[in-house]
Amino acid sequence: MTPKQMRITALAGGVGGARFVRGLLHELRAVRGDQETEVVVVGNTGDDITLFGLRICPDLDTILYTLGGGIDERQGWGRAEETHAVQAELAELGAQPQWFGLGDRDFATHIARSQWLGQGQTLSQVTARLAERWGLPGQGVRLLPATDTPIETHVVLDEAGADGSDAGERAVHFQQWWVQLQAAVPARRFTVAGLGQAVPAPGVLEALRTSDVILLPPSNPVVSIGIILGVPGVRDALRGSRAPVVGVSPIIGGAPVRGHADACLSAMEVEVSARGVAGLYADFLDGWLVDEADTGTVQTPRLQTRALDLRMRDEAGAARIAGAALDLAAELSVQRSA
Ligand code: FO1
Repeated sequence: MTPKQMRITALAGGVGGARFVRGLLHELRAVRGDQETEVVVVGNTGDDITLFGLRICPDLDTILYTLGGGIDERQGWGRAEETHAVQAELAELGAQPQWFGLGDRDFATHIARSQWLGQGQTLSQVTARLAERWGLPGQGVRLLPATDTPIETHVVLDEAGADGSDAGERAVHFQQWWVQLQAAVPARRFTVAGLGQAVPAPGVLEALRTSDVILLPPSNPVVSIGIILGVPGVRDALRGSRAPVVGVSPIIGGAPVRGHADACLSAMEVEVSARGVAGLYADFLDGWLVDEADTGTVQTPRLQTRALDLRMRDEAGAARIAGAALDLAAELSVQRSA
């Protein structure tokens, strides 16, 4: 009787999520010699944007490029060895916008995805084809969009009148806030167009129901993990899962490791801390990794916390953190079966 194949599901956003999953695979395959366990990654699609007539899925692409070895390591997004001839010509043509950096190799991904979507393929089918190109099946990894329903996160900002009076509010696409505005303009709130009608992509609920471990990487809890949790059915599946759910705090000592999670949490009036983020996941979280700087700050009944260095300086660091998450999940499983 071959031992039942283990399955791990991770809900991932962009850079932090992708680096964590790369570390998880290193820990499983290289450190623990486990070539069997399947890793399912449920990717955030709220960042998706249509530019120049092309559908761009930043978080899915960041996971594909990072796991496939094509990522620009310094930026954490986009392709390595990129050129920007197309973007330069678009600028000559006066095509807008120019604030979102798109390289030539990256454009090929968006052209292929847009062609296949235009032929009626679902985002899941398109993502599976892109995953083939990046060798994910050979690593025992399945990348699923959170939903095939087009959704987009928009950010509601204060609209100051010319004389500084409160002229109401306006909404911009998440990418415009994140990239062009550098999240420097305070967000009043986030809205996700299409989320109410969104359906989990094929395999997402099944993965959550059948996994032995569910992991929440240190992705942005509001605009990455939060969006995945907002897809109808996903949060209930996490609440009802028999698998331990273990998360990694994206906040160390009151500040995000990268990105603008602090601006996102403040918009939600959530404390920018490991404790604040744990509170957002309180209805389904079983285990929580916090940085040593935050030891003892999370005193939530039923929630088991462990403190360690949460800086993912390199793949080995990410593997160490992923290993700690797996170890905590194993402890929780033993407690459950006891
Ligand atoms: N982030 C930036 O800060 N500036 C950019 O010009 C930019 C372009 C870009 C293009 C493709 C892509 O997949 C990601 C890109 N990102 C850029 C990152 C992106 O905004 C974030 O990865 C996520 O949307 C938030 O996690």
